[in-house]
Amino acid sequence: MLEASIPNPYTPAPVPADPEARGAKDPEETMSRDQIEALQTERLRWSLHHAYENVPAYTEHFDAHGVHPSDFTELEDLRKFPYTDKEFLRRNYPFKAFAAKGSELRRIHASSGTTGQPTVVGYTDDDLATWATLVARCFRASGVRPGDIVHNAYGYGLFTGGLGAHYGAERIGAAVIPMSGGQTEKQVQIITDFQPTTILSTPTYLLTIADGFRKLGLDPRKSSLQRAILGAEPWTEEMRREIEQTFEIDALDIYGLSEVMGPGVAGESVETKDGLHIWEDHFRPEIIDPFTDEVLETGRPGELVFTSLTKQALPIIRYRTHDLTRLLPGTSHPGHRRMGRITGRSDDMIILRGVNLFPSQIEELALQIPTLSPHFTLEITRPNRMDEMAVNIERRVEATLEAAQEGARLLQKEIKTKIGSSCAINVVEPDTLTRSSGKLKRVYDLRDKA
Ligand code: DLL
Repeated sequence: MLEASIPNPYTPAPVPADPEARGAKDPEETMSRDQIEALQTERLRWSLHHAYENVPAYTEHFDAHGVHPSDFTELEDLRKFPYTDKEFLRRNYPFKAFAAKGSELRRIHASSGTTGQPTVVGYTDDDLATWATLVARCFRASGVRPGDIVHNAYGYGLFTGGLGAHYGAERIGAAVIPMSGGQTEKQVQIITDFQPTTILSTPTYLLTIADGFRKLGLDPRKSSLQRAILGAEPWTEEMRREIEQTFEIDALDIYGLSEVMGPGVAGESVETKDGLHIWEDHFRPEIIDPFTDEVLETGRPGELVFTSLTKQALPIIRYRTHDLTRLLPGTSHPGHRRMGRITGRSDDMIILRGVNLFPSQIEELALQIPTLSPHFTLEITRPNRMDEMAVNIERRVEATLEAAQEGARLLQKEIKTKIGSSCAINVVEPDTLTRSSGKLKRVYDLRDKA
């Protein structure tokens, strides 16, 4: 099964029978940097051979670049191998990038694919075991323990969020409420009745759940929740503060993408709250300059690229995520490097009259103004052959319209001085902008339609 010319050095650890034992750290979590790099070298050698020998698309791709897995002897050699991207997976739609065939394949997920074909990803039994282990590792770092009740508001279905988080919560010995996204009133009722300690959701949907509490006359600070583990869309430190104050909880970040696994590629520790540790015993990250493709040193900002070290069904080699961040040394897990918050995606960047900006920059500024809510959208138009941006933002329920308009003038000034863009700000009434129970769409680019 899934043979390569060199033996696979990795098998997932069995699940401990005693649920209490599932709260203990994995041995790889406490490894030193040297130990992690030795493990990466050994596992990378296998992963490159596995991809090349079991996926014809990789054979062709490596051959076309004149490189062979035997050219890899040390970590630096990874740079010799070509990048892959969403296009590579789309060309091989649906299963041609899979190494696993027939009964080896146990699960298939797909990304929503707002543009073009969806990307399809697959898992073997071992892949699913590893995925659950790594999600459990993120949850443990974020403070979840056996016996906790975890309310899972990530969407179940083809999206990796729901099922990925679900099995991670079970793996750590928690009890999962498989709520999925949507039905906000019911979410509030279930949280009130079942008393979960932990909620899993996108950051913006958690704000909608907070509004759901208030609509029912309930105070979100009085809920049983102690922590929220939030991801699937970019969010800022200001949003963390907003959510922590709204619920009086800890808000922690979790990162991942379907092509690389799903949620759980990296997670944040509650003791340090200083970015996400990437589980480098399973993924080798690189940061590259998105324009020149050059590999950058630790600390420099650029595009995140991942190579899988242990994945069987869908090996992923130097996959360009388009996510922009930087790598930092490990803290709570010194052998594993951290990634900073995702500041945006290279394909989400708005270029407004030559100025580059990301929605997260607007979020950061808007949340510093007490009369404005975190609910906003950006609308880009081109009325007279000139790009224009409007920020539509809800006033806070407790703020008067006049006070919110005063706040809007301040926001406009802040955007001009801190980002360098002129824009219009439209203050709208609370609860009028569209909410999403999954990934939020903030940017409406109407330029083609103008
Ligand atoms: O969003 C997996 C996931 C589910 C992660 C639940 C965390 C929690 P995809 O649908 O393939 O997978 O989307 C992946 O979402 O490339 C980022 O652009 C974005 N993303 C995911 N987590 C974060 C995060 C899931 N913590 C894409 N911060 C990624 C910022 C994130 N962006």
